[in-house]
Amino acid sequence: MKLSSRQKNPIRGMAFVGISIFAASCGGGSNGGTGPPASQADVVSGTSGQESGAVGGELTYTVTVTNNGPNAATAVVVSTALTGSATILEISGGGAEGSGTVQWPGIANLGSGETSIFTIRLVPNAEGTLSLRTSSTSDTPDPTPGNNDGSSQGATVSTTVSVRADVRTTVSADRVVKPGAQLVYTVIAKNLGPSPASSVQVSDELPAAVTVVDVTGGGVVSSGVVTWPEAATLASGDSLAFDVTVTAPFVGPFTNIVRSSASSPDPVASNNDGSGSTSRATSLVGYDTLRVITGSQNGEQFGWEVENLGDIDGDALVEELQIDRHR
Ligand SMILES: [Ca+2]
Ligand SMILES: [Ca+2]
Repeated sequence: MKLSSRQKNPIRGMAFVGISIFAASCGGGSNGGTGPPASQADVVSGTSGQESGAVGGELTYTVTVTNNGPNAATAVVVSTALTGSATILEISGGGAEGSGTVQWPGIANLGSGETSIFTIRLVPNAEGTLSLRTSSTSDTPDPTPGNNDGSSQGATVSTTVSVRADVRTTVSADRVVKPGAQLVYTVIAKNLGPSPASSVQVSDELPAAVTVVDVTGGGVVSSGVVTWPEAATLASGDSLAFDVTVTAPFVGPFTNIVRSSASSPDPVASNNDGSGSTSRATSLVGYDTLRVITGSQNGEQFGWEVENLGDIDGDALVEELQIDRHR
């Protein structure tokens, strides 16, 4: 059992109450047929949550305690035992975790028909099964101990935890390049999570027409493909970034395609198998031309934003033309 807590303000000073699941059944009121009828309260407790989850992916579990009566239940004590590897993010209602068990605040009086609900938010840390089992006791005799002693089907929720790491690999470059000029491809492989990605390898299928000038990150060029050294682990949210500098051809367009592979399961193949638009960068070869960037309509006027791709002034010149639509 490995369990850690990131609670900022753990409840302090709360006594850890040991649970005996036999207490309720032993207390189940035999009155000997004398005196007034004993109070009874059928407390029902259980856990619900997702049946599957991912390493690093947040899960929320709900603990429910209901008194089905007929009388009020006094001194209700509820606990939830966790099995598996997880980091607890939040425990509601003042519950506190210790030694793998969340002890919920005692309920002095749970009226007939009343329900108390608690939640646990956590992140699984490893593949396997994560189980949460809730049990409860009360000072009031319970005619049906089997539905709250932790033995019922509803007492336990089990989550199958697997690795899922969505790596997204993209390339970007200038849309237009002058003939024979240098062009930089920026390649980024980002793990969108939720799990860490393993053995991530990024490659770049260069356009046949370009000449490689420089590759960062130790990438090796072979047969027009740049392959970078494998990253053993890429944490959720982390990125690998590389640049490839090439000399553009004199005639375009030309397209660069990037891909990545990993040993961890990837639920979204299309954003890193080279098929998606963001995994491709197509550049045009241009010189001293105007290119429409955007067109828009504003009231009675149409507007076009155009870019001067030439080098007359050294830098690209952007102008916006407003033309009366009725002309
Ligand atoms: Ca019961
Ligand atoms: Ca992916």
